[in-house]
Amino acid sequence: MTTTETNKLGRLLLTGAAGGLGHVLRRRLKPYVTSMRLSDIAPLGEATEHEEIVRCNLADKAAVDRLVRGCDAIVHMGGVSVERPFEEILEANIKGVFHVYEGARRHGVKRVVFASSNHVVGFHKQGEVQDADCVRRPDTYYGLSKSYGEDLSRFYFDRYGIESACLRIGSCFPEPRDRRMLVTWLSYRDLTELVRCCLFAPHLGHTIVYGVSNNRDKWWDNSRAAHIGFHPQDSSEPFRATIEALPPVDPDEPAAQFQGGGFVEAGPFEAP
Ligand code: NAI
Ligand code: 15L
Repeated sequence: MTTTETNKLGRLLLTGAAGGLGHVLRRRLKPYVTSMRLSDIAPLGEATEHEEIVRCNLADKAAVDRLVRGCDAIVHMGGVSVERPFEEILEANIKGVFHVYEGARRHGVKRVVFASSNHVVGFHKQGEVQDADCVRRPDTYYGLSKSYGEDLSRFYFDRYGIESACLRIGSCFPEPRDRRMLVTWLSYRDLTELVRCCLFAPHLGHTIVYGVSNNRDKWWDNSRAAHIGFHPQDSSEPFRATIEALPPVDPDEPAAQFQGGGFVEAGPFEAP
């Protein structure tokens, strides 16, 4: 990984830069990088100082290869972020993550932060605690695509030495929206710190880390990622009273039983 004397990263590629989290990271990662190459399939507005904008479809291998060339590290946020028909997930997420890692291999990028998701483990029961080594139980085609990304990144580490962090992000929004998110919420401040830790950890290797704030109740244990030094500062507690005033959820609903919440009931998209 290239760093300057001021201990900033060189040129960071941020995919999914037009999305919810991309928008946040575009602004908040700026102090840590010399420049940022921002990419998305959607419009990204005007480039400001030390920014470069490249519209790119992650499903287009040649375009992603050009996108990665000249970058020092990658934060890969781009892709379909909810459950969709398999063909859409295949193009944006499965082919997309392969193209990003192939670009990294071809152009010598040695570190990638990959936005995985809690939906890799969505069919574990709420209330149970899982660490990075737990059995994966994806709850959707979407979760499966993230599980594939985790395996792919492991392969690129073992085979080519490209270090990766796979962020099993919980629910990253300005505020938690429901009871489940009191457990799964990740604040924007903690997201930024998590990504920063992954970019600057002296030894990242291949790390799986849950992206979750310091909430009262916990389904995820990050002890296996202690080496990256991520210590979340925020908690969902200030939102508890408002959320608990909402109508209760039927405890027999799958969405109330499994960690993936409503995702475990998404689809199918085709009639039998
Ligand atoms: P988002 O849907 O707001 O942003 C994703 C971006 O990827 C969008 O701007 C979209 O245009 C872009 N994109 C989609 N298909 C593309 C393609 N074929 N080529 C290029 N760009 C494409 O999602 P959000 O919330 O910002 O999430 C960012 C990442 O973090 C996603 O990978 C998502 O799966 C993951 N994540 C987010 C969580 C959250 O709570 N926000 C939780 C768990 C994971
Ligand atoms: C995700 O992976 C999604 O991208 C996001 O939209 C949320 O729904 C989040 O998980 C969640 O589980 O709350």
